[in-house]
Amino acid sequence: MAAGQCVFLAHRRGSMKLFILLALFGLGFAQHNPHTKHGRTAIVHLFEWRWADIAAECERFLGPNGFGGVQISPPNEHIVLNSPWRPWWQRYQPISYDLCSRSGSENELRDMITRCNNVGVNIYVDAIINHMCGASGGEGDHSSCGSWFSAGKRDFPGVPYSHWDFNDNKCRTGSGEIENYGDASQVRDCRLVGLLDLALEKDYVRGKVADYMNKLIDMGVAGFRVDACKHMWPGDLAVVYGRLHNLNTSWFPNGSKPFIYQEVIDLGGEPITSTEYVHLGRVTEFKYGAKLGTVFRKWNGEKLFYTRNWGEGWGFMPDGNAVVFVDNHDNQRGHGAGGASIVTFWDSRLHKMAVGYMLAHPYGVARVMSSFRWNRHIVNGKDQNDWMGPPSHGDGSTKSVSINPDQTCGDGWVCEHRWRQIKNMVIFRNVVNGEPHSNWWDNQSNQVAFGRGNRGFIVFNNDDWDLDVTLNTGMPGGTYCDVISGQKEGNRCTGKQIHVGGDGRAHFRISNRDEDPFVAIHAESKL
Ligand code: QV4
Ligand code: CA
Repeated sequence: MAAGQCVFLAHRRGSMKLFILLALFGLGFAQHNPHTKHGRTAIVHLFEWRWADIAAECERFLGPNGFGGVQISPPNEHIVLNSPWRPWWQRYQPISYDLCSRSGSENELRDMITRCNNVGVNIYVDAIINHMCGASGGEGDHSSCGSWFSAGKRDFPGVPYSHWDFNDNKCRTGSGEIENYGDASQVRDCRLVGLLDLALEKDYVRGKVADYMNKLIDMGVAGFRVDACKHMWPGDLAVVYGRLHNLNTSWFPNGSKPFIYQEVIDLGGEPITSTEYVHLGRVTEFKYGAKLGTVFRKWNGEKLFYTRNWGEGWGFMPDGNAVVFVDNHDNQRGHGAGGASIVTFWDSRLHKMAVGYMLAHPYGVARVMSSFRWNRHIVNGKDQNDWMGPPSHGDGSTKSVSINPDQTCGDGWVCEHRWRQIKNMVIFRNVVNGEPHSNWWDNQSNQVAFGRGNRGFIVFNNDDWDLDVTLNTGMPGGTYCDVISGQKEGNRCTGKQIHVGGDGRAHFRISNRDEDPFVAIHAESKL
């Protein structure tokens, strides 16, 4: 029976059944597939990068090195703040859905999407659809396209939204803000840190949000990271997602649905859980990075060999629903969730090991963080400068990303995704894609190894003594280049070599004092 008919049928039998069917409609639009191309798998979050720089990076680095896609910062018009001066989080305060922002103009956005798609790198947009700017955003044209607005009057002519389009009357708390995360209604209907909360149950608002997302889909994006989903009712999201176009057939197969991954911070203990959203699209699994951080930091008695059943065995959501990451733009600076255990680029040796582990393991769609450096100033455990924006010129405009002769980035851009160990593990994940987790070994402490079928093998030494052991790799005999200490260049290894015998066994020696105390080999690093 065609969808339209079943909706008509339901209509005759009463609206409750209609609602149920509409919810099922949402099921029909479940969008868990990232649509990555040519066997690519990993996403990189190029946080705060300009569109022109992302386009160049797709062509010179991400395409050639097998990255599956880029998560870009919110492209919508946002507030422009002077106090603090141009914080990174002004982009999480929409003023309209016009496509001019700190990262560039609509034309630059369009050009970037085209150029990245043309080299097989997808674009995923950070979509801010729960709210507009903060209640204390004032009024005027301090916005990235110069649109006038009034936060006090809930007036955003650039969309347009008026006070009818906000949840002020639905929220039941005194302050109008979320006061208790134990109350699911206020988490959805009240203001998250004072951000004007949109009435997403209104058809008009749903229409404006869907129009915004559909314009981006028609420009060629492959999907969305949907911000603050915990703060929106799943039923409202189902309707919005149900209105989204299929992907642009210039780059995607006919009938492709936009990839949806929803930011829901669920570390347990709240009434709202990830499970309420997983039927609509994937969900960010924040337990992943928080736990992996405690394991590699060896906190709370955690040991690496406990990760033998890593993934659903640790209580994470089903594999097919998860987007995973070691850190993200919030928790690398103490925002959002994860706490002190989160391993960021500031802890670079541990960061490489944790990201290496994530990229080697089959669980979830993996996202690599690519950051900018800021003048961290921690007082009583809180970074006073957690607001600082990207490397900028005096006028507040974002600096272009400079590439050094050694392929690292300059001007305060960290470019973790360009670090050899991480870039090579992105390739490792592609090479082993689809292969099962296999050949686990551990020393009952912090030395572990595991393979991916007969296509890859990785060994970690996170103990305070040397690892010296012969292991079954499951791989064909031959000489392989370690892709952590170096890589295969032409017909030689620039780092360690691993000799795998005809029986698949190989000897590994990893000093705990090594710059990077882990070794990885795969089918394409074989001499
Ligand atoms: C302040 C007061 C409010 C007051 C308000 C008045 O705290 O009590 O009512 O002023 O306007 C910034 C400031 C914040 C300020 C707010 C509104 O930090 O102090 O409120 O603006 O003016 C990012 C930053 C926030 C920032 C926000 C908007 O992290 O600090 O707030 O952008 O600029 C929860 C959510 C989760 C969320 C996470 C941070 O469940 O969804 O908190 N994560 C996402 C994004 C995150 C972003 C938002 C949501 C909001 O990843 O980057 O917040 O879009 O866990
Ligand atoms: Ca809301």
